[in-house]
Amino acid sequence: MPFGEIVCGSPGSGKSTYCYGKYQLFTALKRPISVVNLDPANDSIPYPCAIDISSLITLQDVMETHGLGPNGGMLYCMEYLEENFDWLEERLKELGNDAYVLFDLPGQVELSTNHESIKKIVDKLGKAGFRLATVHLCDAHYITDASKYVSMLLLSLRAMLHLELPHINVLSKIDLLSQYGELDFNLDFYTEVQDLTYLENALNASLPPKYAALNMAMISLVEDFSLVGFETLAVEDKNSMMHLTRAIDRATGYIFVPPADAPAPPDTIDRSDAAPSARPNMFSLFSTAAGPLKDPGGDVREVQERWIDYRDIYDAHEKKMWRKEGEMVRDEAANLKAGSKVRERKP
Ligand SMILES: Nc1nc2c(ncn2[C@@H]2O[C@H](COP(=O)(O)OP(=O)(O)OP(=O)(O)O)[C@@H](O)[C@H]2O)c(=O)[nH]1
Ligand SMILES: [Mg+2]
Repeated sequence: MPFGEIVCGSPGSGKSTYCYGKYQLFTALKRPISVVNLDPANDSIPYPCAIDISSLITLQDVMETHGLGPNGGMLYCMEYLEENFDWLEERLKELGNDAYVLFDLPGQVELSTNHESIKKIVDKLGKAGFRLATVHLCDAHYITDASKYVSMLLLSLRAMLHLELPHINVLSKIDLLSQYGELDFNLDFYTEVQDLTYLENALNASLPPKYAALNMAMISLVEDFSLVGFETLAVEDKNSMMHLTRAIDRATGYIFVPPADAPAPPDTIDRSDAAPSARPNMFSLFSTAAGPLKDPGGDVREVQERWIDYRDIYDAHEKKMWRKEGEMVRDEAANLKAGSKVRERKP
């Protein structure tokens, strides 16, 4: 049964970068992965693309042929893809039954909140046997402003209700958050979305009274649904990517059994001496739904410490560790070379 992710979010929230990061991580873990570009305006795709909508239709062609602007043209492209779903289905079938597919969507938010085409495509993918989750990326810098945070909550809720899939909201680019000054609350306040009435003071301070009241009404709407919460993501950080991967695996029910020669997932106990037949089970336990007991990058307080409170100290420590690792690899290579020269000299 093929699995996959519908990667959506506002323009520039990091969708394509996330797809590329996940491609690199999964390739290293020997997990299957294919990335499908569904953005007809994406002319510099960072990842190796298994299927590219540009071979069906491009935004440029639509704009020229139909005299549409970029936004109307984008909606046309999505409707065209919906009409020609068999084009996509045929190519997806070629990826096989065990495929894990990321669908990189365009950034127009109405595609995942109001417009029907993506919703219908998602439904058709479900009927074709895909087990999907939506991964909705939201730029973390919106949490630095109370009213922007409220609109982000509404957008996330809207996407959840519209696409009707298991849904993971993600605060992306969390590594940049420390640049935007102090947060009004700890990070867990924004990710757990528990008691939003605390935002009242911040909203009153920054908005005219009637808009503050409107924002409070929207907050109570979000709270009534009690659906929205966020994971965090720094795409270049392995722990952050692994934690998000586990959350998505839990949402889709994906269980990965790695090949016997796959490297152990980070932070698992090294059991390379175990019998080969024992390894896949052991690995799959640690790389999927259950995950390791201690999930590095999983606790939002650790994310706050790593990326907001002590980012410089952590960065300096990581740099030191990388340098050490580089020196070890270099020394090992030099020792190997020296050893082979000695062997060559022996009669
Ligand atoms: N620091 C940091 N930068 C990121 C991260 N993710 C993405 N970026 C940067 O954000 C910018 C936009 O990323 P894209 O991946 O193109 O965003 P997108 O959502 O695909 O954009 P559209 O397709 O135009 O909607 C790029 O400059 C990325 O390098 C992250 O986790 N950390
Ligand atoms: Mg993109």
